[in-house]
Amino acid sequence: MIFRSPIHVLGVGSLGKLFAHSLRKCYPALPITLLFHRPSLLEEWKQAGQAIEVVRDGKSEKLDGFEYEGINDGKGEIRNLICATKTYGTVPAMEPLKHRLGPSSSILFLQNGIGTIDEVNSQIFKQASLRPHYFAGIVNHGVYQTAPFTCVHASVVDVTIGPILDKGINNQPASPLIESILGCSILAGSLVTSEGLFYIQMKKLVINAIINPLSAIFDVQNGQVFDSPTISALIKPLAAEISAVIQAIIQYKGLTPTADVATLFTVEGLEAVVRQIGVKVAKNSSSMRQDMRNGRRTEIDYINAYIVTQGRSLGIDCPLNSKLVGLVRDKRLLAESEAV
Ligand code: KPL
Repeated sequence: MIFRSPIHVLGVGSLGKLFAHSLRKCYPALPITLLFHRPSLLEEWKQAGQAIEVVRDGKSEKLDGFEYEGINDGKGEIRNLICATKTYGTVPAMEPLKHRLGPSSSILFLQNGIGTIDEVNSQIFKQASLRPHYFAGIVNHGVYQTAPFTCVHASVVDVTIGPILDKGINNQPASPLIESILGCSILAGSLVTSEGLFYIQMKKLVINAIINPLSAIFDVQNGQVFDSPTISALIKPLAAEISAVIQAIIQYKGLTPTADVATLFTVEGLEAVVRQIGVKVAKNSSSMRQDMRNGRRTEIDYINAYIVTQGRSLGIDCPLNSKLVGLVRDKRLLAESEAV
């Protein structure tokens, strides 16, 4: 039997639950600890019978045997951490765990948007030599939550994982965390280089930067972003700003994309990708629209605001992206004041 190193899961939203459940199913003896960052989670966990339920193809499967602790309560080193919190919740959730994480730890970030790792570095692990090894995963599985510890694995797809280029080191040492995830057939993981990961992250960023704010501001399903002449007229000018920023980042990082990758990041390439994905997710409500409708904070700061900030530091103006950031923030403020 292969010895597998214990895994902690921070953030038990739909992705955290899917990963914990899949790993438990693939490795029944693997110690998996759920880290609760809200006191109410403990109560919900008890009500759920201390088990995670996943519904797939209409069949429900409840798995138990997880360990759990509040983020302020645990002790001991954390070797392997899956971080599936919302982008803006990452630093506050990780702060109480920082003394348990170090250079022999690996963290896999599973998040929409980009920029969290810069915040973790500047606010938590300031000294580069003491940082854990960072990986990020782009999850293509479709999963949504129906109760605090129940989720539906609606589309079984895959996850792409790659090391984050940090400390100037490109080749991370093999990580037991990543090996366990790659060996778990349900998650269907594949490993790419940090450069490959960066391109995939940028592609996802473009999709989220166009579909999410437009669907949230106009309060429409994803498909309407492409079907409505008024909304779809904004796709090309947005793609133009984002293409300029991504190309500048590629140049700044000294990357050498293949011809196919370079074509993907042209205005026409980005427009085509967004439209292609738009057809697949036409019937969905974007995560930003759902956040807005449920009065939750959106991830705009890690999507369009990230593009605006990166653009600014590279001398590229992004007025349309800036406008969308302002509109999403204003709409949320309005919803908050109406709720008072
Ligand atoms: O990732 C998404 C999101 O909503 O965050 C898309 C692809 C837009 C699907 O809804």
